[in-house]
Amino acid sequence: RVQSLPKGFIWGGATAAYQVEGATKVDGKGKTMWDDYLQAQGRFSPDPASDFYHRYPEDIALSKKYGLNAIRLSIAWTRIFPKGYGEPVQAGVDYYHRLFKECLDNGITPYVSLHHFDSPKTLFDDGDWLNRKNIDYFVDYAKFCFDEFKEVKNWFTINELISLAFSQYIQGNFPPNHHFDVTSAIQAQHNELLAHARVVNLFKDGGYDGRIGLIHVLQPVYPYPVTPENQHAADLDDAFMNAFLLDGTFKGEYTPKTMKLINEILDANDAHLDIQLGDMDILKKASTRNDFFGLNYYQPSFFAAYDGDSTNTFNGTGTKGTTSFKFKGVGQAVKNPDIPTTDWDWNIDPEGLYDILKRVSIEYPNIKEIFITENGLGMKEDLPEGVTDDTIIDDPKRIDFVDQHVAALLKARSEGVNVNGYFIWSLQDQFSWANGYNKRYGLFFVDFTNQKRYVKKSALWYKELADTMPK
Ligand code: BGP
Repeated sequence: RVQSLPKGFIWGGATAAYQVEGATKVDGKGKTMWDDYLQAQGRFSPDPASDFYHRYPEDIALSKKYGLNAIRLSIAWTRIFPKGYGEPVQAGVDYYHRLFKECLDNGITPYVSLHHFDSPKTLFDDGDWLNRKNIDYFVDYAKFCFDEFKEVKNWFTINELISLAFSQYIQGNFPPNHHFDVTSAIQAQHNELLAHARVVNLFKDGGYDGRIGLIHVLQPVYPYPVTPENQHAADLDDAFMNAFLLDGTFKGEYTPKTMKLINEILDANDAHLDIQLGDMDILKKASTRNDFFGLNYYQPSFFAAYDGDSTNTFNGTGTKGTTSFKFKGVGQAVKNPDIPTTDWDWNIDPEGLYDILKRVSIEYPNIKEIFITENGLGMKEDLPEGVTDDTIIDDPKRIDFVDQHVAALLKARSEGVNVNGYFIWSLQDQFSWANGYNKRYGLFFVDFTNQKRYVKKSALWYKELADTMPK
């Protein structure tokens, strides 16, 4: 390893409330869109997850010990407002105060998202982001949090707007499990942007002390092989997955180039987008007010032209080669034989991170500062025979993955991209929405049978790199 971290670099680990906390039925917490769905599906339970609700001091102590200076957390909307609105639950409020205090007392800065895939069940049943009333409730909840949690100085509104829209309405692996419901997917994107923008405007108009932004997962789309037709398919997919949201966030308008591509997709699918009077003014106003941009990066996709109907299969088990994706009027995902993949068919390509960092910094000058808010490798991992408390789990593939991606980040930075932080997904092993417990990402191994934590070699490596940072 030749790299070292710059002074003041944010070097963190990421979590999300529903994926780590467990304790889904305690202290008055309301149901999210996942509880009944997961129970009916019967594959895996969100309890106890990593039991972070009770064990957060242990995980924060580990974070400190292994050189982290920041942590991504999310507030579970339903711990505070069980139905998404109404009277706040004091036990939920108290929990987050305790959690933030524990972070701050240990020199770990909390970066807090208001929404990470866990819409309240009551609002979900009423249309979730497709219902504009949901936006009002989200704004109220955000205001409550800004007024209450003054100790938090770094906020993200929504995590991965596209993953909700895409997984709920296109890919069908998040409730309500629609497939290729293009109208809902594009409308959800627009409405989520609106929710984000309203909260940013509220934060800035209210003069709150701190910084605010949002998180997009970006998936650069490359034609494969390179032909004009495949390039067009890649452009269409890029507009749907990346450009529409980036434009809406950082330009406050959907550019003619993006809209031409989006309209081509909508036409091919008899779909439509409803933009109401005043919406674009709200987006415009917020577009220069984001203090930072959280960029999640896992993989690029490779696209080819495709003529037929939409169809897809989702690899939710880690059985290599079981993913397929063909989107009418867009294109089909193809395998690039030069790019290695994980058991979940995710492409491993650090170049993609470099490319996307360069692109956003050039195309979106309103972006002031970037953090990589998620990046990491999901793998099946087991405890070795004869494990003891001091056993260190060997995960060379993860070290290699993170090393290469941090190198790509530092290269982009050396060329002027203002990227000042990296949060590994994930801090500790967690519950994965559509994959359960066998897809592990953590720096710390969690034995889900007894909640014991074990250090992985990647954590030692993380600490080594942290120590290169000038004091
Ligand atoms: C991101 C989410 C995370 C996390 C991660 C890994 O999309 O923000 O919540 O789950 O991806 O995804 P998965 O768990 O599907 O492997």
